[in-house]
Parts: sequence; C-alpha cells; structure tokens
Amino acid sequence: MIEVNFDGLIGPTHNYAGLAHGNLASAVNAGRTSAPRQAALQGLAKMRAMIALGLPQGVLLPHRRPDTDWLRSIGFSGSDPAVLAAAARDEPVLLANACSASAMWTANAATVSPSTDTSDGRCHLSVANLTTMRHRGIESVQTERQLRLAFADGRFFAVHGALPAAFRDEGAANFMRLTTPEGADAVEIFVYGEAGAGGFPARQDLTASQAIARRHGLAPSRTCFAQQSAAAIAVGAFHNDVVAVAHGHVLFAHEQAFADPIALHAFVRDRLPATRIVTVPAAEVSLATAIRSYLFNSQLVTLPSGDMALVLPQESRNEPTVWRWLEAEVARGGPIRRLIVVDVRESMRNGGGPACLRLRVQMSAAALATVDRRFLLDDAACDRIEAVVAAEWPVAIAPDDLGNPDLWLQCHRARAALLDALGFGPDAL
Ligand code: SUG
Repeated sequence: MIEVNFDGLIGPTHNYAGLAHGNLASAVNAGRTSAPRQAALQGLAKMRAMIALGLPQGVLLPHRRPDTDWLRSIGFSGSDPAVLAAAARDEPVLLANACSASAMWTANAATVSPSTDTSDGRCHLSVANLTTMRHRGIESVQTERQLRLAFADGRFFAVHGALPAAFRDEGAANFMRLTTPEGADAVEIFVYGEAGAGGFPARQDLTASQAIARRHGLAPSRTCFAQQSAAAIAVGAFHNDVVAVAHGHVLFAHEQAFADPIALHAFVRDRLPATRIVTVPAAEVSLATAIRSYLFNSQLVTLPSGDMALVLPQESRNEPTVWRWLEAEVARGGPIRRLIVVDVRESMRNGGGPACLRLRVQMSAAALATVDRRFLLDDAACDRIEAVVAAEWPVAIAPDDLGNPDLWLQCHRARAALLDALGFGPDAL
C-alpha cells in the first residue's frame, strides 16, 4: 500500500476571523491581519519538502470563497456582488463564514478506510459534515465534488457524502489507523468526544464514528471507539490530532489524550502485538504545552529508507521542553528516527499544524494509477501552483477587508486562475 498525503492548498481568503470556538489559536489571533500569499507558499513549501523526501504528494484545491452559493442558500439574493454587498452590510459575521479558507485543513475533509480494511475491498472515503462550526459546515459540498473527481474509479474507491447534520463528524482528525510493521493487518480507531468539557464543544460524536465504520464495512473486531479525555478538550484539543498521531505500527500520543488509555492500548496490543506506543508523560510536556506547540499535530511518515520521521511545526522546535523530549526520544533509539521542521505559521495561527493540512489516503499501486493526475503533485505542478499564488493571492487581509468588493473579485479570480493552471474547467469543482 502506498500512502499519499493530500494537502489542502491554502486559499486566497485566508484570514483571522476567530470563528472556531474551543480552538485557542483561532481565538487568540482573531482580528490579526493575515498573509494569504505567504500562507499558501508556506503550505506549498511543506508539500515540496515531502516530495523531496521521496514521498508521494497530492493536493486538494481551495474552495470557492466567498461562497455566494452558501449565502444564497440562507436567503441572500441577486448577483454575486449584490449577495456579498448585502451580507457585508447586514450580516458581517455570516460574510466572514462565507469567506473562510478553512478547507485548507484537509484532515477534516473526510475519513478514509483503505481497501484492506473494508468488506468490499474498496477504499472508502466519507466526506465530513463538520456541523459543529458554521464556517466549516459549508465545506462538505465542494469537498465531495473534489473527492468524486479525484477518486472516480468505482472499482477501487467508494466516496460517501456527508452524514446527516445531527451526527457531528470532523473526519480523519479524529481517526487513527495502526498496522503491523509490514502493513498487512490493521486496526482502525475512531476518537470521539463528550460535550461540555471546559464549556467547549466536542466536535466528533460516537454515533457519527459508528455510522462511518458501518458504511465503510469495517470488521467490528478490528475497530475501536475511544473517547477523548475531557481534560484534553478543556485545554483546547478540539480534535484528537492535536494530542495524538498514528502511522504504521507507531502510536504517538500524550499521556492525557484519551479517557481510557489502558483499554485503548490493550485493544491495540491484543490485535497488533508489534505496535510501538510512544507516550509523552504530562510531567515532561504538559497538555497545554503540547497544544501550544502542536507537537502531536505532526506528520509521522515512513521514508523510502524505511525509517520513520516526524514532520513538525516550527513552534515545536521553539518550545524548549518539547524539543528536549524529542531529542531524547530520538537518542533513546525509539521508532522515530528523524525530526523535520516545517514553517506553517499562518495556518498555525488558526490552529492548523502540519497534520491538519493533509488527508492521508493509502492505496494500492493499481488504485493510485486511477487517481485523477491533476490532484497529484510533482515539482513542475508545484511550480505552476506557486506562479499563480505569487501573482494572484492577496498579500494581506485585515478584518475590515472582508467587506471590500475588490477583495471578493480578486479571490474569485485567483482561484479561477489556479483551476485553469491545473487543467480544470472553470466549473469543474
Ligand atoms: O476547525 N480553525 C480550524 C483548524 C482545524 C485544524 N484541523 C485539525 N486539527 N485537523 C478549526 O478549528 C479557524 C478559522 C477562523 O477562526 O477564522 C478554524 O476554523
């Protein structure tokens, strides 16, 4: 099986509107001036870094923002400029929702079960409904369009639309998969939250996770539903992937990530005895520090050499206790052999680290050969994207700019230029 990371390219409307309750970075940075061009270039540099490591890399494209279709669905009418002008005048918060570039965090785009885990032997992808946050709930329509295009061959892939809104689902950010070292057997772990922790919403509920496991045809004996700890949600772990990450036979997690870590470890060890569980003790890195530094929102990847590397945000490098722990862990000879630091600061200020920016899809070579090439990157495709970003993406967006008609036009044009450069028709997505 080949694992491909599909990163969300950061869209031209990237801004700090403070829309995500319970996500501390979003709250702290609300009202700041954003740098969309720099943000997209940072994300692209991460994709290039992965390619340079010899890893296959894909991309998902920014959604059309401001989303005038969404504004029409809630009662604004007329041409695009009329819809946007009325929203700016009467409902600036709804306009901010319609402008959010949050589709960049593709770990929330869908949950993916590879073909080896499913009853029909196809790779199943369930689009996340993201209904807890209004600005994120907008995403599922365009996400589904892209996934249906990218993974169109029904012999290998099954794409499911979003669950009904009453089931709160935030996709792969609350999902982990572990395998034997050779990758033959796997378990899938769904992590859900209970409402009310610290007054913050739990954004993934158990019924949603169960529904996805059912749709994907997962074997109950190899599927686990683990509850996120209330302490983690209360200090800002709005998704499991800010306190834990799994890849291959390695589970890397904070000691306080789960409500019942002993039961989770037993489930995993029972089925996959070779699993390496790397736990960071609270006494060495507190939950608050882990969340501030986004230590666990890193990409755990297997390099072509067979060694595992952790792709971390610069913020982890800057946090002395975190970096000390990581260096000691590598020196101990654990499964993580290399630390690779990337700068995704613009995304981080909205609570999105390296792992938030990517959706993993594991597939066979035959399945990969059917994926729409326009969603797969090489250096030449990165160059094409970079040229459009450098020419078209806004340099800065201050909060008041969201009401500026010139910005709306610039952002719609920028995305259209990108679609054109990548060979998509104007209405393909
Ligand atoms: O849903 N931030 C996102 C960050 C998502 C991170 N993803 C993962 N952990 N996988 C969120 O909270 C902030 C946007 C704003 O405030 O304007 C935002 O939506």
